[in-house]
Amino acid sequence: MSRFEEAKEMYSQLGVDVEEALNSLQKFPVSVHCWQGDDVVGFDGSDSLTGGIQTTGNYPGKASTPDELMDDIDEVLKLVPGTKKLNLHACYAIFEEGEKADRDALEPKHFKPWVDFARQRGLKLDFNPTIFSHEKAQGLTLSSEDEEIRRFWIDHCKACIRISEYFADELGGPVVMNIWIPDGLKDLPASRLAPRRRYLDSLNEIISMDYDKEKVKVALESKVFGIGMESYTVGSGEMTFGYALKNGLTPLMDNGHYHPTEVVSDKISAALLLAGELALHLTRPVRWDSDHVVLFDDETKEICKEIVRCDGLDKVYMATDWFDASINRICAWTIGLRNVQKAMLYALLEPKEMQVMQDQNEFTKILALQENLKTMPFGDVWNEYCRRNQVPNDLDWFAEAEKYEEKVLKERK
Ligand code: RNT
Ligand code: ZN
Repeated sequence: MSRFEEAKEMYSQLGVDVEEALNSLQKFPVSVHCWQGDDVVGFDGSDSLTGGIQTTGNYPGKASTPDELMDDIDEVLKLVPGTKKLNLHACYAIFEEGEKADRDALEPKHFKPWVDFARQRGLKLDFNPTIFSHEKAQGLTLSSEDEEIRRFWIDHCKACIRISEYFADELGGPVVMNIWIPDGLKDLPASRLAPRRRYLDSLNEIISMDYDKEKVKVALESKVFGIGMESYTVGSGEMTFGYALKNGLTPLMDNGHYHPTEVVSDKISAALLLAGELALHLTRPVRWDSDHVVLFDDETKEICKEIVRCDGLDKVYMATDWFDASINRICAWTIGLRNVQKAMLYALLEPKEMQVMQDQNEFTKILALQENLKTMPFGDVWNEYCRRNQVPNDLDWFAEAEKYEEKVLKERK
């Protein structure tokens, strides 16, 4: 018997159907953030990242053209198993020679190369307005007191909804279009209400445009604070979740955007019950919203377990969100994405029986089982998943990434 067959046998003794788990995972899309490849810079002319987020490090080999970024994404796709989507930001618009459009004037045609890229690889797309790294994003944006600035970002979001519809038409939907604003204040506000009221007005105006809600899922991402905006965040948890709930949008939770002992794993069941669906950004907070590479750690597993336990695989839109420039960027992408896949597989291999035990007050048994699960031959099932997806296993992928570094990344200036 192969190691995999043995593992399958052991899991079945716990009532777990390994084949069913592998099939479920295979169908679950994870939306790969394009912005790990170039430190969240994009191609629309900005040269520094603003908005209270930060990429640190200057590991060589950063992608600085669309072709380079596409090559790097291809390499990542080769190293990560499972079904992937590609998550683009508006600042990754690709202009023709001599052409330029400001963010409020972006059009579907500026993303045609991405649609072609995605189509050739069988990927669907997700999208994000880029409401930072821009001269009009030096203070507040969608909550700005300056009507001209607020209008500019409303128009940007509307343009992004049209582009998202185009993605859905070309490649199939739904396209998750996530609005995140960096708006906040460094020091104690005199009015917390006024910016929130303007943010609300802006959102009302954006979603009042005519668009197909089946094709485009407008999501709202919350945050607790940003660098330089430590005292107040306009798009707080209550603000975005409440607005989404009231207006039929999709709440988005980024697990780097909460207080240190507050966990997203505990919020998933409530969000699914109340909103019906939920979008996630998987990241790793280290003391603050530091966007470190996702690990195969307890909270990542717990988030995935909750998705599975809530029967949420077709109700949760999972995306990734980290940016590390201090290590090989392809590896940063790959390690995090493989860990997301691993954590999902781990969650799918939990005995469903356990939920019944809770209602029978069998807490000793649950604790014992949960601990026993940790030393089950999970790695053999994971290796089989990699094999079936024709990607290298844990022992082999790094050598492949090193080759790419030698051959491609080191050649870049
Ligand atoms: C920032 C948010 C947001 C960004 C991306 C680039 O704190 O997490 O999702 O990381 O839009
Ligand atoms: Zn995020």
